[in-house]
Amino acid sequence: MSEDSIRELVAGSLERIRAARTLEELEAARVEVLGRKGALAIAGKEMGKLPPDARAAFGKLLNGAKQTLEQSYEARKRSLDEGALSRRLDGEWLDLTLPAPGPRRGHLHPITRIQRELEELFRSLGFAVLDGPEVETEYYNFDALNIPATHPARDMQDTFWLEGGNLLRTHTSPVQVRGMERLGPPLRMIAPGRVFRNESVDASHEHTFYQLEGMMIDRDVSVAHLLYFMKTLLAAIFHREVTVRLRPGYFPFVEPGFELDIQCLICGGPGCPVCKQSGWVELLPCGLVNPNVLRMSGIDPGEWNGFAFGLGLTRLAMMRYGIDDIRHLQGGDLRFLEQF
Ligand code: FA5
Repeated sequence: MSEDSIRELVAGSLERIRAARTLEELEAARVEVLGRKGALAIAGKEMGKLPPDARAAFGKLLNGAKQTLEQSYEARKRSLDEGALSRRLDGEWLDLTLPAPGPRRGHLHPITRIQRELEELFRSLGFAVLDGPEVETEYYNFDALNIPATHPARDMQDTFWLEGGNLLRTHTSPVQVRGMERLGPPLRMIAPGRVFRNESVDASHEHTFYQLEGMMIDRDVSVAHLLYFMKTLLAAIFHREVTVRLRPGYFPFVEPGFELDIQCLICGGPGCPVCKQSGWVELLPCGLVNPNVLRMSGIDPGEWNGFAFGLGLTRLAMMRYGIDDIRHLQGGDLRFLEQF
């Protein structure tokens, strides 16, 4: 192999190295030129065929060629590495002076919002806000409310019974009893909370829903007091005139008992699935406390009397926000909840 062919090889290889546009292309050029089976290695093998006195000069030439090509390779590699790094820095650049987006803010569930508004209203009227257990005894859920085991009124509320005779409370009324026992008369209390019934779910019935119980015990309490508080409550919730009607209603723990219905605010009266086509929605059963209930909680009905009501908070939320299916409220779909 002549000196000229070595120079040609170097010139061609330098061109090849400089032409590499990516690290992968450069690596391929390195293997072809400087690799174990590359052009320089092949030229090295030629050395053995030369006469001994020519070998030293040829070896020097080859070493020089190798050095030149290695330097050229290193230089090209540095330049490609720098290019890759600056492209990465450009792509991954972060402006650390930008304000952080911060956590996403949630908001209160519509039922919680109504509950809190009512708590505030009743507190301002001198009522205590009480809480009670969701797992109740038969005594507090039924017996102490004048509904003994054999009473047909037990069938009015389909009950989830638990092992051992306890139950999931079917209404917030057991908290009345706990309130009377704990605080005694005179008493003004409300008890918002979750209740459970073993019933089939439809547009206006849930198995798990919210009620707000209210009770006032004092001397000479009449239906006029009851009506005053119920009207104050509805005005605070709806901020507009709502048509109501009172029907006689039967609950063993009140006498007389009433059902306060409001005209359906979803359809405005002509009928829809929420009001079962009747134009009215049952919202607020209430009445004067049955003397038996007072007596069972240690209060003398000769001296004290009172009223009680059990507002359906979930239905109230539907009426206030125009929700036509109760299942939306606890369905957990954020697209629904984000509207409030
Ligand atoms: C009661 O639960 C009585 N404890 C209320 C009461 C308290 C009467 C104090 C007198 C004195 P009722 O079963 O009607 O009553 O339920 C009360 C309210 O809860 C209803 O008016 C209705 O608004 C709501 N409600 C009843 N069942 C359901 C249900 N399945 N889904 C959603 N709301 C319901």
